Amino acid sequence: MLIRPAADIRPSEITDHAVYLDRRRFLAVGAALGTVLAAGKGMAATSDDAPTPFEAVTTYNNYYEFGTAKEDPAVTAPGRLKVSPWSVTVDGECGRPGTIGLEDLIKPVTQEDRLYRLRCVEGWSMVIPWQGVPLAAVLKRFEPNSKAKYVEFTTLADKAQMPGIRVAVLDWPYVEGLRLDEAMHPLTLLATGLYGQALLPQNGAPLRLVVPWKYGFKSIKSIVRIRFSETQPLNSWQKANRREYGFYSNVNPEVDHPRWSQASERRIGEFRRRKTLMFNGYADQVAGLYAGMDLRADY
Ligand SMILES: Nc1nc2c(c(=O)[nH]1)N[C@H]1C(S)=C(S)[C@@H](COP(=O)(O)O)O[C@H]1N2
Ligand SMILES: [Mo]
Repeated sequence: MLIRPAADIRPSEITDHAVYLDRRRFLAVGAALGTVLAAGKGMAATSDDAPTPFEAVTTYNNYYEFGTAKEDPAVTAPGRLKVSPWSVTVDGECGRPGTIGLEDLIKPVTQEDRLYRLRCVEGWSMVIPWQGVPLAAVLKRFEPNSKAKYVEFTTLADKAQMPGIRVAVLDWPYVEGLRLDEAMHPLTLLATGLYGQALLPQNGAPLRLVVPWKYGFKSIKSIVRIRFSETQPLNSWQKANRREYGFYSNVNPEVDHPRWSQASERRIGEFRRRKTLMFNGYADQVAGLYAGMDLRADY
């Protein structure tokens, strides 16, 4: 991945983009949401997890299908990515495979608010107020069978909509995977919105994964397929560089990336570096998933 220090992000850069929205309004919404969410149950938020401003969340993005520079997706994706109608194919090791419209996939499950830290493997982080549904509730309806040990997710790959896929940075489509128990974990979210409005294309509209204890690249965007499998999926970044990227990709300050340290991070909007927390600060909830595993070998 291209490394660009988070300090690079300047207000001028943020506000220059086409998706510029009234700054004060969103800062106000952000502050209000942050208070409500942090006070909510089970949010695992700490007092200094102030939500990253809306315009930073929606203009500083990694979505390589729309270009590799942080500012590309906010410029390129809106107006190009057709988010409606949208359907998702669920197949593989399950009793009820099929292709289902987004509405029908999401509607039966109660929407939830989750304020999560997002830690990119490049060494920057954000705090994002998501809306979505627990992935577990969605997956259960397709009745995964006893062979279903993993879940594989695939992003749309359409040259007509995604200029970035003409460049072979990755082997498209973008693919990610989770172990079934990780997919079923209550923190794992299928997000449809952030800051109380529908996801913008650059954030992975209309449906993206959010796995807050793993590096950001596991949180795959614009999902069109979910497949239950018996064998461990080969995710795109692992396929691109097995030495640098593993399957698990849990946030771990003790295991450095071959090209840079993972011990600290810069929160977008701040200048100091913060210490990176084990499992991105969600160890109490998720460490049990990896009991007995060597997290240096399974990075
Ligand atoms: N399909 C797809 N999903 C993706 C990516 C991508 O390039 N393509 N980038 C990942 C990376 S590296 C990160 S850090 C997060 C960024 O999410 P955000 O732009 O909404 O903050 O999306 C992840 N999901
Ligand atoms: Mo990332």
